[in-house]
Amino acid sequence: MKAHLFLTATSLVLDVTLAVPSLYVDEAPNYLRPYVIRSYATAQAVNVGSQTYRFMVTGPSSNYAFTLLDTNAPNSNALGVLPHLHQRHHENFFNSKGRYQLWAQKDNGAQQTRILSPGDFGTVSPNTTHTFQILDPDTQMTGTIFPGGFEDLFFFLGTNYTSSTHTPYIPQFDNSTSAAGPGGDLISTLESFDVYSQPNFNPRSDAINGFAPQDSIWHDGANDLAEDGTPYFIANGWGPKTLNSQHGYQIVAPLVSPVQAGDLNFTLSTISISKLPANISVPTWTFDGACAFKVLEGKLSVKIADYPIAELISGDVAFVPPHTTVQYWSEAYFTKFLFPSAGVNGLDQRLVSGGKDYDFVTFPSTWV
Ligand code: KMP
Ligand code: CU
Repeated sequence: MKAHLFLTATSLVLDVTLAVPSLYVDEAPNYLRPYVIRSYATAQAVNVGSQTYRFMVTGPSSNYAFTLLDTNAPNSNALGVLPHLHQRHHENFFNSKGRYQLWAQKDNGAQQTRILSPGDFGTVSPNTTHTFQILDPDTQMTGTIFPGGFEDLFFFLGTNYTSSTHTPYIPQFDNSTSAAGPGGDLISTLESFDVYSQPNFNPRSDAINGFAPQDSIWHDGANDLAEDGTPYFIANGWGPKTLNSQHGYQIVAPLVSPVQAGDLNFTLSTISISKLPANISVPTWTFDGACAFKVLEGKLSVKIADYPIAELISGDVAFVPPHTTVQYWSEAYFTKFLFPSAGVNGLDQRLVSGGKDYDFVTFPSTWV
């Protein structure tokens, strides 16, 4: 940040450069601090086959609270990665655009699969075998992985992505052969990265209308958050919701609650918010755990600590360290963001506590 001081009386011009870093960064910092990273920033991005992985929050940037990444890739007729599980990491798959299919199976439970459309979600807790396939040309998987640090795997496997155009992924004529990640020999050497190959897993190919088994509820009824540790999926708008009316309208849709996170102690939600009403002042929050705001729709204004107000648009991320003041509001009439949070008393939990069960994805048509 530069401050210019003009002393016209003496014709003296001082140019003082203060040692305050900008809130905006081109890559996730290697230490804990507040920051904003724009969508499609290209530093700390790698290609694995035809997939581009970008890391907006990393182990070092969050003090190992979580990793937040986007995977941009074209459709492929191969799996995006061979079946595997993680012993220590809980992986959460949100669809930001396009379509991809996710398969997941815990122990001897049923093997589940879903085709995810934008706004759909699937969660894979530790020791759950999983794999995915990218189905549409313009697809973006948004991953939140607890705890942080899993990105080291991708730095090991990938080649550094560079592009002066910041294109979401590098177009290639033949995506089908290069889509997959490591082959069977390589993936079985990745246990130091918490990747355990599961070569006996056969992804089921009997999905009809985007899901299997056929007794599942998918885009035709309410989805619950499983409480028995099995993988589950929440179609966009079909999960539980809470309306909080304390500071304008906010609809919290929990994707992972404290029960599902267990010992990993985190929550994940989407929050949809109205434009700030004229008579309401924006509360100042502080949380014990790190959290991030990733804009899905609309525009979010965020004020962190003493930094200037940041205006976030689609795909942008604001990272907030623990014990750091933050205010947020929307000047757009409808804004939605994804909210990963370390600990079990973050923003989403507090809004749920101060709200009431609600059956709709839109807020009421009059102020209460
Ligand atoms: C090899 C792997 C993994 C992988 C890609 C590989 C892996 C893994 C993921 C992943 C992708 C998107 C997410 C979260 C995780 O991709 O283990 O949002 O979990 O080439 O071993
Ligand atoms: Cu995985």
